[in-house]
Amino acid sequence: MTPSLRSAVLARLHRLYDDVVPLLSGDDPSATEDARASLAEPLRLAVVGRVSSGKSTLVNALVGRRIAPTSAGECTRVVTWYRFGAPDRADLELVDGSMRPVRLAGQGLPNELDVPAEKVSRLVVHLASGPLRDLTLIDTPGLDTLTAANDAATRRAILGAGKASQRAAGAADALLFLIGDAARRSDVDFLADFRASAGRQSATALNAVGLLAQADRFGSGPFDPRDPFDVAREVAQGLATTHRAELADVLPVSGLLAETARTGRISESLARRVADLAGEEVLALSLRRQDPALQDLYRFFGPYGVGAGRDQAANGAARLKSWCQEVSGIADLENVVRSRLVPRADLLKANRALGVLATAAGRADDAEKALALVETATFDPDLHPLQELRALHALTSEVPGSPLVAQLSRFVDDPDPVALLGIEAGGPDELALAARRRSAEATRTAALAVFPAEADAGRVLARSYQLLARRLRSDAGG
Ligand SMILES: Nc1nc2c(ncn2[C@@H]2O[C@H](COP(=O)(O)OP(=O)(O)OP(=O)(O)O)[C@@H](O)[C@H]2O)c(=O)[nH]1
Ligand SMILES: [Mg+2]
Repeated sequence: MTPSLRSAVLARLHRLYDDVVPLLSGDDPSATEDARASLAEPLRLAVVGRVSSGKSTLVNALVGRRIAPTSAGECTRVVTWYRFGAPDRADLELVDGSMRPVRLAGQGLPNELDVPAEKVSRLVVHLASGPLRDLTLIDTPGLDTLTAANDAATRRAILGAGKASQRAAGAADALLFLIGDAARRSDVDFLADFRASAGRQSATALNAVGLLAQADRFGSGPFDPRDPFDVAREVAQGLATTHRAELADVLPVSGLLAETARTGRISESLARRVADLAGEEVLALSLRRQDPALQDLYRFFGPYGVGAGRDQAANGAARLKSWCQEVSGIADLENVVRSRLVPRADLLKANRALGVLATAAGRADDAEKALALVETATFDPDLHPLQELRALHALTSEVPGSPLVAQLSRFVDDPDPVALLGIEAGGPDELALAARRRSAEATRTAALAVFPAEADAGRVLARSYQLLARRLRSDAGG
Protein backbone atom coordinates (compact mmCIF):
# COMPACT_ATOMS: atom_id res chain seq x y z
CA MET A 1 0.00 0.00 0.00
CA THR A 2 1.43 3.39 -0.96
CA PRO A 3 1.69 6.17 1.65
CA SER A 4 -1.01 8.12 -0.20
CA LEU A 5 -3.44 5.17 -0.05
CA ARG A 6 -2.65 4.78 3.62
CA SER A 7 -3.38 8.43 4.35
CA ALA A 8 -6.61 8.14 2.33
CA VAL A 9 -7.69 5.28 4.61
CA LEU A 10 -6.97 7.33 7.72
CA ALA A 11 -8.60 10.48 6.31
CA ARG A 12 -11.77 8.55 5.39
CA LEU A 13 -11.97 7.06 8.87
CA HIS A 14 -11.65 10.49 10.47
CA ARG A 15 -14.50 11.74 8.26
CA LEU A 16 -16.60 8.77 9.28
CA TYR A 17 -15.90 9.45 12.96
CA ASP A 18 -16.89 13.12 12.39
CA ASP A 19 -20.20 11.96 10.91
CA VAL A 20 -21.06 9.18 13.35
CA VAL A 21 -19.80 10.44 16.74
CA PRO A 22 -22.48 13.21 17.01
CA LEU A 23 -25.11 10.45 16.72
CA LEU A 24 -23.66 8.65 19.76
CA SER A 25 -24.65 11.17 22.44
CA GLY A 26 -25.50 9.32 25.60
CA ASP A 27 -22.95 6.58 24.88
CA ASP A 28 -19.71 6.38 26.88
CA PRO A 29 -17.27 8.05 24.46
CA SER A 30 -14.06 6.58 25.91
CA ALA A 31 -13.75 3.58 23.54
CA THR A 32 -14.43 5.56 20.37
CA GLU A 33 -12.20 8.44 21.46
CA ASP A 34 -9.41 6.01 22.24
CA ALA A 35 -9.78 4.11 18.96
CA ARG A 36 -9.65 7.35 17.03
CA ALA A 37 -6.62 8.62 18.96
CA SER A 38 -4.84 5.30 18.36
CA LEU A 39 -4.80 6.01 14.61
CA ALA A 40 -1.93 8.43 15.26
CA GLU A 41 -0.04 6.08 17.58
CA PRO A 42 2.33 3.14 17.07
CA LEU A 43 0.84 -0.35 16.77
CA ARG A 44 -0.39 -1.69 20.10
CA LEU A 45 0.80 -5.23 20.62
CA ALA A 46 -0.54 -7.05 23.67
CA VAL A 47 1.17 -10.02 25.28
CA VAL A 48 -1.45 -12.43 26.57
CA GLY A 49 -1.41 -15.92 28.08
CA ARG A 50 -1.90 -17.95 31.20
CA VAL A 51 -0.38 -17.04 34.53
CA SER A 52 3.41 -17.63 34.70
CA SER A 53 3.59 -18.45 31.01
CA GLY A 54 6.50 -16.00 30.64
CA LYS A 55 4.75 -12.84 29.35
CA SER A 56 6.69 -10.29 31.38
CA THR A 57 9.99 -12.09 30.72
CA LEU A 58 9.28 -11.83 27.01
CA VAL A 59 8.36 -8.15 27.32
CA ASN A 60 11.74 -7.51 28.97
CA ALA A 61 13.49 -9.35 26.13
CA LEU A 62 11.63 -7.31 23.49
CA VAL A 63 12.26 -4.00 25.26
CA GLY A 64 15.89 -4.95 25.97
CA ARG A 65 15.67 -4.06 29.62
CA ARG A 66 14.63 -5.74 32.86
CA ILE A 67 11.73 -3.38 33.43
CA ALA A 68 8.80 -5.73 34.19
CA PRO A 69 8.93 -7.74 37.43
CA THR A 70 8.85 -11.50 36.83
CA SER A 71 8.49 -14.37 39.25
CA ALA A 72 7.58 -18.01 39.58
CA GLY A 73 4.35 -17.02 41.40
CA GLU A 74 1.46 -14.99 40.03
CA CYS A 75 3.18 -11.68 39.40
CA THR A 76 1.73 -9.06 37.04
CA ARG A 77 -1.44 -7.65 38.56
CA VAL A 78 -2.19 -4.62 36.42
CA VAL A 79 -2.29 -4.12 32.68
CA THR A 80 0.97 -2.32 31.85
CA TRP A 81 1.67 -0.30 28.72
CA TYR A 82 5.25 0.22 27.57
CA ARG A 83 5.46 3.22 25.27
CA PHE A 84 8.27 5.20 23.74
CA GLY A 85 9.13 8.41 25.57
CA ALA A 86 11.83 10.28 27.45
CA PRO A 87 12.63 10.67 30.26
CA ASP A 88 11.88 7.20 31.60
CA ARG A 89 8.83 7.38 33.83
CA ALA A 90 5.81 5.36 34.99
CA ASP A 91 2.31 6.51 35.94
CA LEU A 92 -0.63 4.67 37.37
CA GLU A 93 -4.00 5.56 35.86
CA LEU A 94 -6.58 4.92 38.54
CA VAL A 95 -10.15 3.82 37.97
CA ASP A 96 -11.38 7.17 39.34
CA GLY A 97 -9.51 8.94 36.53
CA SER A 98 -6.65 10.31 38.65
CA MET A 99 -2.98 9.65 37.95
CA ARG A 100 -0.22 8.69 40.31
CA PRO A 101 3.51 8.53 39.48
CA VAL A 102 5.39 5.32 40.24
CA ARG A 103 9.07 5.47 41.12
CA LEU A 104 11.22 3.26 38.92
CA ALA A 105 13.33 1.24 41.33
CA GLY A 106 16.80 1.09 39.75
CA GLN A 107 16.13 0.00 36.19
CA GLY A 108 12.77 -1.62 36.72
CA LEU A 109 9.27 -1.31 38.10
CA PRO A 110 8.81 -2.10 41.80
CA ASN A 111 7.53 -5.60 42.61
CA GLU A 112 4.63 -4.20 44.58
CA LEU A 113 2.50 -1.14 43.84
CA ASP A 114 1.20 0.83 46.79
CA VAL A 115 -2.33 0.96 45.35
CA PRO A 116 -4.62 -2.12 45.30
CA ALA A 117 -4.86 -3.58 41.78
CA GLU A 118 -8.65 -3.19 41.68
CA LYS A 119 -8.25 0.59 41.90
CA VAL A 120 -5.92 0.70 38.90
CA SER A 121 -7.06 0.90 35.33
CA ARG A 122 -3.55 0.61 33.92
CA LEU A 123 0.11 1.41 34.43
CA VAL A 124 1.77 3.42 31.66
CA VAL A 125 5.55 3.24 31.38
CA HIS A 126 7.50 5.52 29.06
CA LEU A 127 10.97 4.37 28.06
CA ALA A 128 13.50 5.72 25.58
CA SER A 129 13.98 2.24 24.18
CA GLY A 130 14.50 1.85 20.42
CA PRO A 131 12.14 -1.13 19.89
CA LEU A 132 9.25 0.93 21.33
CA ARG A 133 9.51 3.62 18.66
CA ASP A 134 7.05 1.89 16.38
CA LEU A 135 5.45 -0.51 18.82
CA THR A 136 3.61 -0.10 22.11
CA LEU A 137 3.79 -3.29 24.16
CA ILE A 138 0.97 -4.17 26.56
CA ASP A 139 1.83 -6.69 29.29
CA THR A 140 -1.19 -8.28 30.90
CA PRO A 141 -2.07 -10.24 34.04
CA GLY A 142 -2.43 -13.99 33.46
CA LEU A 143 -5.58 -15.53 32.09
CA ASP A 144 -7.22 -18.39 33.96
CA THR A 145 -5.67 -17.44 37.25
CA LEU A 146 -6.90 -18.22 40.71
CA THR A 147 -7.26 -14.47 41.09
CA ALA A 148 -10.36 -13.80 39.02
CA ALA A 149 -9.72 -10.04 39.11
CA ASN A 150 -6.46 -10.47 37.16
CA ASP A 151 -8.11 -12.53 34.46
CA ALA A 152 -10.93 -9.99 34.28
CA ALA A 153 -8.49 -7.06 33.95
CA THR A 154 -6.86 -8.69 30.93
CA ARG A 155 -10.18 -9.46 29.28
CA ARG A 156 -11.35 -5.88 29.83
CA ALA A 157 -8.18 -4.39 28.39
CA ILE A 158 -7.89 -6.61 25.36
CA LEU A 159 -11.49 -7.47 24.57
CA GLY A 160 -13.24 -4.39 25.94
CA ALA A 161 -15.81 -4.00 28.68
CA GLY A 162 -19.30 -5.38 28.89
CA LYS A 163 -21.00 -8.48 27.57
CA ALA A 164 -19.48 -10.06 24.48
CA SER A 165 -22.42 -9.03 22.33
CA GLN A 166 -22.26 -5.32 23.13
CA ARG A 167 -18.60 -4.94 23.89
CA ALA A 168 -16.67 -1.99 22.61
CA ALA A 169 -13.45 -3.52 21.33
CA GLY A 170 -10.47 -3.41 23.62
CA ALA A 171 -7.30 -1.51 23.10
CA ALA A 172 -4.97 -3.90 21.26
CA ASP A 173 -4.36 -3.94 17.51
CA ALA A 174 -2.50 -7.24 17.60
CA LEU A 175 -1.66 -10.02 20.03
CA LEU A 176 1.23 -12.22 20.99
CA PHE A 177 -0.53 -15.20 22.51
CA LEU A 178 1.55 -17.51 24.69
CA ILE A 179 0.44 -21.11 24.75
CA GLY A 180 1.77 -24.13 26.61
CA ASP A 181 2.22 -27.52 25.01
CA ALA A 182 -1.41 -27.58 23.91
CA ALA A 183 -3.97 -24.83 23.58
CA ARG A 184 -6.72 -25.31 26.13
CA ARG A 185 -10.37 -24.72 25.42
CA SER A 186 -10.19 -21.40 27.31
CA ASP A 187 -7.27 -20.21 25.13
CA VAL A 188 -9.24 -20.87 21.99
CA ASP A 189 -12.29 -19.13 23.44
CA PHE A 190 -10.20 -16.08 24.25
CA LEU A 191 -8.83 -15.91 20.71
CA ALA A 192 -12.31 -16.25 19.25
CA ASP A 193 -13.43 -13.38 21.49
CA PHE A 194 -10.47 -11.31 20.30
CA ARG A 195 -11.50 -11.88 16.72
CA ALA A 196 -15.06 -10.90 17.53
CA SER A 197 -13.99 -7.89 19.59
CA ALA A 198 -13.10 -5.86 16.52
CA GLY A 199 -16.65 -6.32 15.30
CA ARG A 200 -17.83 -7.89 12.12
CA GLN A 201 -15.04 -6.22 10.13
CA SER A 202 -12.53 -8.60 11.51
CA ALA A 203 -12.60 -12.18 10.31
CA THR A 204 -8.91 -12.26 11.04
CA ALA A 205 -6.18 -14.48 12.31
CA LEU A 206 -3.11 -12.64 11.12
CA ASN A 207 -2.99 -10.15 13.95
CA ALA A 208 -2.68 -12.85 16.59
CA VAL A 209 0.71 -14.57 16.62
CA GLY A 210 1.00 -17.71 18.74
CA LEU A 211 4.11 -18.36 20.79
CA LEU A 212 5.11 -21.66 22.24
CA ALA A 213 6.74 -20.06 25.24
CA GLN A 214 9.49 -21.54 27.40
CA ALA A 215 10.63 -23.68 24.49
CA ASP A 216 13.83 -24.49 26.42
CA ARG A 217 11.69 -26.60 28.77
CA PHE A 218 10.29 -28.92 26.12
CA GLY A 219 11.25 -32.59 25.87
CA SER A 220 11.45 -34.82 28.89
CA GLY A 221 14.45 -33.44 30.72
CA PRO A 222 18.22 -33.84 30.88
CA PHE A 223 18.24 -37.49 29.69
CA ASP A 224 16.13 -36.84 26.62
CA PRO A 225 18.53 -37.04 23.64
CA ARG A 226 16.37 -34.64 21.65
CA ASP A 227 16.97 -30.92 21.77
CA PRO A 228 14.03 -29.20 23.54
CA PHE A 229 13.80 -26.63 20.74
CA ASP A 230 13.40 -29.41 18.15
CA VAL A 231 10.56 -30.88 20.20
CA ALA A 232 9.01 -27.41 20.60
CA ARG A 233 9.26 -26.74 16.86
CA GLU A 234 7.32 -29.92 16.11
CA VAL A 235 4.63 -29.09 18.66
CA ALA A 236 4.45 -25.52 17.32
CA GLN A 237 3.90 -26.73 13.78
CA GLY A 238 1.05 -28.97 14.92
CA LEU A 239 -0.57 -26.12 16.85
CA ALA A 240 -0.17 -23.73 13.91
CA THR A 241 -2.08 -26.16 11.70
CA THR A 242 -4.81 -26.84 14.24
CA HIS A 243 -5.28 -23.16 15.04
CA ARG A 244 -4.88 -21.69 11.59
CA ALA A 245 -8.13 -19.79 11.98
CA GLU A 246 -7.09 -18.13 15.23
CA LEU A 247 -3.33 -17.73 14.97
CA ALA A 248 -1.14 -16.39 12.19
CA ASP A 249 1.69 -18.66 13.16
CA VAL A 250 3.05 -20.47 16.19
CA LEU A 251 6.72 -19.85 16.99
CA PRO A 252 8.78 -21.58 19.67
CA VAL A 253 10.60 -19.05 21.87
CA SER A 254 12.50 -18.98 25.10
CA GLY A 255 11.78 -15.61 26.64
CA LEU A 256 14.19 -16.41 29.46
CA LEU A 257 17.25 -16.99 27.26
CA ALA A 258 16.36 -13.92 25.19
CA GLU A 259 15.91 -11.79 28.30
CA THR A 260 19.20 -13.00 29.76
CA ALA A 261 21.05 -12.28 26.51
CA ARG A 262 19.58 -8.85 26.02
CA THR A 263 19.40 -7.26 29.41
CA GLY A 264 23.08 -7.17 30.26
CA ARG A 265 23.08 -10.14 32.62
CA ILE A 266 25.97 -12.03 31.06
CA SER A 267 29.27 -10.74 32.42
CA GLU A 268 32.62 -12.44 31.86
CA SER A 269 32.59 -13.73 35.43
CA LEU A 270 29.11 -15.21 34.97
CA ALA A 271 30.22 -16.89 31.73
CA ARG A 272 33.26 -18.34 33.54
CA ARG A 273 31.02 -19.84 36.22
CA VAL A 274 28.92 -21.51 33.54
CA ALA A 275 32.05 -22.74 31.74
CA ASP A 276 33.41 -24.17 35.03
CA LEU A 277 30.55 -26.69 35.01
CA ALA A 278 31.90 -28.22 31.80
CA GLY A 279 33.24 -31.40 33.42
CA GLU A 280 29.97 -32.34 35.17
CA GLU A 281 28.08 -35.45 34.06
CA VAL A 282 24.43 -34.93 33.14
CA LEU A 283 23.23 -36.68 36.30
CA ALA A 284 25.57 -34.72 38.60
CA LEU A 285 24.57 -31.48 36.93
CA SER A 286 20.88 -32.15 37.31
CA LEU A 287 21.42 -32.84 41.02
CA ARG A 288 23.17 -29.48 41.35
CA ARG A 289 19.98 -27.63 40.44
CA GLN A 290 19.25 -27.35 44.16
CA ASP A 291 22.76 -26.04 44.96
CA PRO A 292 22.29 -22.54 46.46
CA ALA A 293 25.59 -21.43 44.88
CA LEU A 294 24.12 -22.04 41.41
CA GLN A 295 20.68 -20.55 41.95
CA ASP A 296 21.36 -17.41 39.92
CA LEU A 297 22.68 -19.46 36.99
CA TYR A 298 19.53 -21.59 36.91
CA ARG A 299 17.37 -18.50 37.27
CA PHE A 300 19.08 -16.79 34.34
CA PHE A 301 19.55 -19.71 31.97
CA GLY A 302 17.18 -22.49 33.09
CA PRO A 303 18.44 -26.11 33.21
CA TYR A 304 18.79 -26.37 29.43
CA GLY A 305 20.71 -23.11 29.15
CA VAL A 306 23.12 -24.13 31.93
CA GLY A 307 23.73 -27.58 30.42
CA ALA A 308 23.99 -26.66 26.75
CA GLY A 309 25.53 -23.24 27.39
CA ARG A 310 28.67 -24.63 29.08
CA ASP A 311 30.61 -25.21 25.86
CA GLN A 312 29.62 -21.80 24.54
CA ALA A 313 30.62 -20.12 27.79
CA ALA A 314 34.14 -21.53 27.41
CA ASN A 315 34.56 -19.00 24.59
CA GLY A 316 33.57 -16.02 26.73
CA ALA A 317 30.58 -13.86 27.58
CA ALA A 318 30.01 -12.53 24.06
CA ARG A 319 29.78 -16.05 22.63
CA LEU A 320 27.43 -17.22 25.40
CA LYS A 321 25.27 -14.17 24.85
CA SER A 322 24.95 -14.61 21.11
CA TRP A 323 24.24 -18.33 21.54
CA CYS A 324 21.43 -17.58 24.03
CA GLN A 325 19.98 -15.08 21.61
CA GLU A 326 20.22 -17.41 18.61
CA VAL A 327 18.61 -20.44 20.25
CA SER A 328 15.92 -18.35 21.99
CA GLY A 329 14.03 -17.82 18.74
CA ILE A 330 13.51 -14.14 19.58
CA ALA A 331 14.85 -13.05 16.18
CA ASP A 332 12.19 -15.10 14.37
CA LEU A 333 9.51 -13.56 16.54
CA GLU A 334 10.80 -10.05 15.90
CA ASN A 335 10.98 -10.81 12.22
CA VAL A 336 7.30 -11.74 12.17
CA VAL A 337 6.42 -8.59 14.13
CA ARG A 338 8.59 -6.34 11.93
CA SER A 339 7.62 -7.89 8.60
CA ARG A 340 3.94 -8.67 9.13
CA LEU A 341 2.51 -6.54 11.90
CA VAL A 342 4.41 -3.23 11.94
CA PRO A 343 4.13 -2.57 8.17
CA ARG A 344 0.39 -3.24 8.41
CA ALA A 345 -0.01 -1.10 11.53
CA ASP A 346 -2.18 1.55 9.86
CA LEU A 347 -4.52 -1.04 8.41
CA LEU A 348 -4.75 -2.98 11.66
CA LYS A 349 -5.47 0.20 13.60
CA ALA A 350 -7.98 1.41 11.03
CA ASN A 351 -9.68 -1.97 11.03
CA ARG A 352 -10.04 -1.87 14.79
CA ALA A 353 -11.23 1.76 14.78
CA LEU A 354 -13.89 0.87 12.21
CA GLY A 355 -15.00 -2.11 14.29
CA VAL A 356 -15.22 0.00 17.46
CA LEU A 357 -17.28 2.62 15.67
CA ALA A 358 -19.58 0.03 14.10
CA THR A 359 -20.25 -1.50 17.52
CA ALA A 360 -21.03 1.94 19.00
CA ALA A 361 -23.21 2.84 15.99
CA GLY A 362 -25.42 -0.15 16.75
CA ARG A 363 -26.23 1.44 20.14
CA ALA A 364 -27.02 4.94 18.78
CA ASP A 365 -30.54 6.34 19.21
CA ASP A 366 -30.79 6.52 15.45
CA ALA A 367 -28.89 3.27 14.92
CA GLU A 368 -30.21 2.87 11.40
CA LYS A 369 -28.66 6.14 10.29
CA ALA A 370 -25.38 5.56 12.14
CA LEU A 371 -25.00 2.03 10.75
CA ALA A 372 -25.82 3.22 7.23
CA LEU A 373 -22.96 5.73 7.46
CA VAL A 374 -20.59 2.97 8.57
CA GLU A 375 -21.83 0.66 5.83
CA THR A 376 -21.32 3.28 3.12
CA ALA A 377 -17.81 3.99 4.33
CA THR A 378 -16.96 0.29 4.49
CA PHE A 379 -17.50 -0.03 0.75
CA ASP A 380 -15.93 3.33 -0.11
CA PRO A 381 -12.91 2.96 -2.44
CA ASP A 382 -10.78 4.78 0.15
CA LEU A 383 -11.41 1.98 2.65
CA HIS A 384 -10.93 -0.80 0.12
CA PRO A 385 -7.49 -1.63 1.62
CA LEU A 386 -9.38 -2.81 4.72
CA GLN A 387 -11.39 -5.19 2.56
CA GLU A 388 -8.11 -6.47 1.13
CA LEU A 389 -6.72 -7.03 4.60
CA ARG A 390 -9.88 -8.79 5.76
CA ALA A 391 -10.00 -10.99 2.65
CA LEU A 392 -6.32 -11.82 3.00
CA HIS A 393 -6.77 -12.86 6.60
CA ALA A 394 -9.73 -15.10 5.80
CA LEU A 395 -7.98 -16.61 2.80
CA THR A 396 -4.72 -17.30 4.65
CA SER A 397 -6.52 -19.11 7.41
CA GLU A 398 -8.95 -21.04 5.20
CA VAL A 399 -7.18 -21.63 1.87
CA PRO A 400 -3.49 -20.88 2.54
CA GLY A 401 -2.39 -22.51 -0.73
CA SER A 402 -4.54 -20.28 -2.91
CA PRO A 403 -2.65 -18.40 -5.67
CA LEU A 404 -4.66 -15.33 -4.64
CA VAL A 405 -2.73 -15.11 -1.35
CA ALA A 406 0.35 -13.73 -3.11
CA GLN A 407 -1.64 -11.23 -5.15
CA LEU A 408 -3.62 -9.95 -2.20
CA SER A 409 -0.47 -9.75 -0.05
CA ARG A 410 1.10 -7.52 -2.67
CA PHE A 411 -1.83 -5.13 -2.53
CA VAL A 412 -1.65 -5.10 1.25
CA ASP A 413 2.13 -4.85 1.62
CA ASP A 414 3.75 -3.74 -1.63
CA PRO A 415 3.91 -0.03 -2.32
CA ASP A 416 4.64 -0.36 -6.06
CA PRO A 417 1.59 -0.83 -8.31
CA VAL A 418 3.70 -1.59 -11.39
CA ALA A 419 5.32 -4.52 -9.61
CA LEU A 420 1.80 -5.71 -8.79
CA LEU A 421 1.00 -6.17 -12.46
CA GLY A 422 4.03 -8.31 -13.06
CA ILE A 423 5.07 -6.44 -16.22
CA GLU A 424 8.41 -4.74 -16.56
CA ALA A 425 7.37 -1.27 -17.70
CA GLY A 426 4.88 0.49 -19.88
CA GLY A 427 2.90 3.68 -20.34
CA PRO A 428 -0.06 4.40 -18.06
CA ASP A 429 -2.55 3.16 -20.67
CA GLU A 430 -0.77 -0.16 -21.06
CA LEU A 431 -0.57 -0.57 -17.29
CA ALA A 432 -4.22 0.31 -16.85
CA LEU A 433 -5.12 -2.25 -19.52
CA ALA A 434 -3.04 -4.90 -17.72
CA ALA A 435 -4.80 -4.03 -14.47
CA ARG A 436 -8.22 -4.40 -16.07
CA ARG A 437 -7.19 -7.79 -17.47
CA ARG A 438 -6.08 -8.89 -14.03
CA SER A 439 -9.40 -7.73 -12.66
CA ALA A 440 -11.27 -9.91 -15.16
CA GLU A 441 -9.06 -12.88 -14.24
CA ALA A 442 -9.79 -12.38 -10.55
CA THR A 443 -13.52 -12.23 -11.28
CA ARG A 444 -13.24 -15.55 -13.12
CA THR A 445 -11.30 -17.10 -10.23
CA ALA A 446 -14.02 -15.91 -7.86
CA ALA A 447 -16.73 -17.49 -10.03
CA LEU A 448 -14.94 -20.84 -10.14
CA ALA A 449 -13.79 -20.88 -6.52
CA VAL A 450 -14.81 -23.81 -4.37
CA PHE A 451 -14.18 -22.17 -1.02
CA PRO A 452 -16.17 -19.09 0.06
CA ALA A 453 -13.01 -17.36 1.32
CA GLU A 454 -11.42 -17.74 -2.11
CA ALA A 455 -14.53 -16.48 -3.91
CA ASP A 456 -14.58 -13.48 -1.60
CA ALA A 457 -10.86 -12.87 -2.11
CA GLY A 458 -11.33 -13.03 -5.90
CA ARG A 459 -14.08 -10.41 -5.78
CA VAL A 460 -12.07 -8.12 -3.53
CA LEU A 461 -9.04 -8.53 -5.76
CA ALA A 462 -11.05 -7.77 -8.91
CA ARG A 463 -12.00 -4.45 -7.36
CA SER A 464 -8.41 -3.83 -6.24
CA TYR A 465 -7.23 -4.12 -9.85
CA GLN A 466 -10.05 -1.91 -11.06
CA LEU A 467 -9.21 0.78 -8.56
CA LEU A 468 -5.57 0.45 -9.58
CA ALA A 469 -6.50 0.91 -13.26
CA ARG A 470 -8.49 3.99 -12.29
CA ARG A 471 -5.55 5.45 -10.35
CA LEU A 472 -3.12 4.76 -13.19
CA ARG A 473 -5.40 6.54 -15.64
CA SER A 474 -5.97 9.51 -13.37
CA ASP A 475 -2.21 9.76 -12.66
CA ALA A 476 -1.76 9.99 -16.44
CA GLY A 477 -4.43 12.70 -16.54
CA GLY A 478 -6.84 10.37 -18.42
N1 LIG B 1 12.99 -21.96 31.57
C1 LIG B 1 12.28 -20.86 31.29
N2 LIG B 1 11.68 -20.17 32.28
C2 LIG B 1 10.97 -19.06 31.96
C3 LIG B 1 10.85 -18.61 30.61
N3 LIG B 1 10.10 -17.48 30.61
C4 LIG B 1 9.77 -17.25 31.89
N4 LIG B 1 10.29 -18.18 32.70
C5 LIG B 1 10.16 -18.22 34.17
O1 LIG B 1 8.78 -18.44 34.47
C6 LIG B 1 8.38 -17.65 35.59
C7 LIG B 1 7.22 -16.74 35.19
O2 LIG B 1 7.67 -15.78 34.28
P1 LIG B 1 6.91 -14.38 34.10
O3 LIG B 1 7.56 -13.68 32.96
O4 LIG B 1 6.80 -13.67 35.39
O5 LIG B 1 5.50 -14.92 33.65
P2 LIG B 1 4.14 -14.08 33.43
O6 LIG B 1 3.41 -14.75 32.34
O7 LIG B 1 4.45 -12.64 33.25
O8 LIG B 1 3.39 -14.34 34.81
P3 LIG B 1 2.14 -13.51 35.44
O9 LIG B 1 2.47 -12.06 35.30
O10 LIG B 1 2.09 -13.93 36.86
O11 LIG B 1 0.93 -13.93 34.70
C8 LIG B 1 9.62 -16.88 36.02
O12 LIG B 1 10.23 -17.58 37.07
C9 LIG B 1 10.50 -16.88 34.79
O13 LIG B 1 11.88 -16.81 35.09
C10 LIG B 1 11.50 -19.38 29.59
O14 LIG B 1 11.46 -19.06 28.40
N5 LIG B 1 12.19 -20.48 30.01
MG1 LIG C 1 3.78 -11.02 34.22
